[in-house]
Amino acid sequence: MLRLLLIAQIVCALSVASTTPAWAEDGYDLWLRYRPVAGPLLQQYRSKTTSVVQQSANPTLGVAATELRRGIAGMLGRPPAASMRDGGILIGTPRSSPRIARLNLPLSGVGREGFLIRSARVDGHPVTVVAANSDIGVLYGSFALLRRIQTAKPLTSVSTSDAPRLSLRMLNHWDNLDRTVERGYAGSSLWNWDTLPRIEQRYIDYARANASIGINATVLTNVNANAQVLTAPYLRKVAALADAFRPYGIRVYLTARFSAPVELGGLKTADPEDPAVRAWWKAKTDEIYRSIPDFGGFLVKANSEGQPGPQAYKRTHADGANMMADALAPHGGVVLWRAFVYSLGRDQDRIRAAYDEFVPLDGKFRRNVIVQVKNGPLDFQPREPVSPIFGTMRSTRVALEAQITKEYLGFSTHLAYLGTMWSDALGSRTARPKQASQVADTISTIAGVANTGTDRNWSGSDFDQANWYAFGRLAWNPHADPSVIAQEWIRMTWGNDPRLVRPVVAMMMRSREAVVDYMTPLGLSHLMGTSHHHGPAPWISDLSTPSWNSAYFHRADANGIGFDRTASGSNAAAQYAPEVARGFANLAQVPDEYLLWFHHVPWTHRMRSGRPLWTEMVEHYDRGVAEVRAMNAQWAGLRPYVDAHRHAAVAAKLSKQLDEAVWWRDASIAYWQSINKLP
Ligand code: BDP
Repeated sequence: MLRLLLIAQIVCALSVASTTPAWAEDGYDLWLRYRPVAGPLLQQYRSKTTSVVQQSANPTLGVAATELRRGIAGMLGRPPAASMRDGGILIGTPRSSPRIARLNLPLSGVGREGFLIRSARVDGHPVTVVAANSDIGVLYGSFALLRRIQTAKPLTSVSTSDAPRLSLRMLNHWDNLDRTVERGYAGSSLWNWDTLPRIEQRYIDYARANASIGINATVLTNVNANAQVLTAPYLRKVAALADAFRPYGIRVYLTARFSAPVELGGLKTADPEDPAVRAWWKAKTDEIYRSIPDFGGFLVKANSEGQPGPQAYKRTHADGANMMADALAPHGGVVLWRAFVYSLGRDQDRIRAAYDEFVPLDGKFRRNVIVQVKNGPLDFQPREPVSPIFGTMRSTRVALEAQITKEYLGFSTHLAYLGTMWSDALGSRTARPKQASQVADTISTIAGVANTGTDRNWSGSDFDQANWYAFGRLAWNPHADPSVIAQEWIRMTWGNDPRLVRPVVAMMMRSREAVVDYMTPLGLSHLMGTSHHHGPAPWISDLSTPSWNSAYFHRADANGIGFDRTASGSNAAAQYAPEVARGFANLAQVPDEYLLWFHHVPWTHRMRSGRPLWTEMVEHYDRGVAEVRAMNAQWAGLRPYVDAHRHAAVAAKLSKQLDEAVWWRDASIAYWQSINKLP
């Protein structure tokens, strides 16, 4: 009797599993939770996933099949068989699977990394086929199929295909060899250099998460580089990571310190035109490829914020990049050369610097050089117009660099969904005429500064996982709708209950604007605390590098505020294509959100709303705070639909965010008032 009662209790507990998990949710599983599915689709899913069949021993197909089995077992409570049953899943390429070859699927349109998912009949069985031209395409398709189940979409009459729009979709880890992470807010570096080459489960789970969103490249080390990573003992460890990531389609890259020939090679110079220096890089590159045959290449920060570079030898960025490119070219590797530079004249507008220095070099870079440009011309601010370099360097391959880790947006404390921000940048108009008029159409590569670390939930906060996810999904399709991405992520990460999904999408979609409102409204920028970049400090004006001062950017005085970047000022607006430039430089046309970015205006300036600027500024600060207060209330109301652990963790962060939003508002308004003396 007692046993019966116990069984009844267990059954009861399982049947409510979709809302009250029987296990602790600690965020480790990210969006690959694979928790039991309930509801009307359960029977259909079960009948269509009785088996997972792959006809090849290839490692990538192996991990695809394993992932499908794991997902199906978790979600549907029953592991699928490995041989064809009624209603199974068949995965592979025409080359690896004679059954798929016989289907003659229209695979030509999906390219090297795309896939096709189709309901079909194979040997008399109704099956769902995941097919691609390459093994990695099959893995991407397998994750897409799992996503269908995770987001409660039917598995009947499926006919869908997808392919990535950008060929290189990379994470940049700003991880140091001592395991600190520059601008990391999620614990220590994932890479345990002491225990590598031993492979930890976490590395595999990292690769699974990335493959599930299509990321195919990872730079392991900080752009402020340490040459030691290029030494043999470290390269052995790097090779082990490359081996672990390979089945998931992820190639490993390293940052290359420009002065490495001096530091490691004992040379007197790192001059890119010096034959001994060129020979050193060639030999070093050959050495890397001997242990990592698919090594991706180097990411380089040169002549920027104290990093060594070719200008020390009176050479250009192109000279430096091309030297490394020549060493990598025989192996098919690339150089990602960053355009984050601002060491020109003292009086120069900092945001002009990258364009002024790089655009004249257009056409001078080798084909295997990609110039990597931050999304905005300044530095990962809560809001910036897009960099004018996009669409301008038409003879150069250009990458967009985004920052997933929230250096300037409240670290991992503040809830800010960045899908909206990147989507705005990717959809911005550029100098290119006609069809290719959006940033997304001018880039070949997208790089995101990672927000991962050893914290159990990977990203420091549960909601920051959404930014990793959204980055990958936008890298796959830069034209994707960020609200659709948010919805997918919520369903996979939190659950499919519409009472949860709808309000959380709305909250996420407004969240970044709230940060802009309480930190840097109406085109203000770079007002954060010196060096750590957390909290308000618009009063900073005593740092020796002019453009590290807040006052340099806001230029507030008794009469007005804002940076004049029109022809009467720095004329940075003229770096954009004429029709875009006109919209920014003309006070009557400039969007409110960029007003103080491009114009210095009186505090009494009449806004579109008819109100004076000062009144409207205060309103923005208030609105930002009100939004965070609303997020707190909304989240509190979602308690019935979220597991207790994660609900409490998010609630604690939101409450701290409210304190900090109030701090930002009050400190900012008090400071502006000390200058403008307005009520
Ligand atoms: C700045 C960061 C600094 C980075 C630099 C970069 O504060 O830590 O090294 O960007 O991108 O925003 O190189």
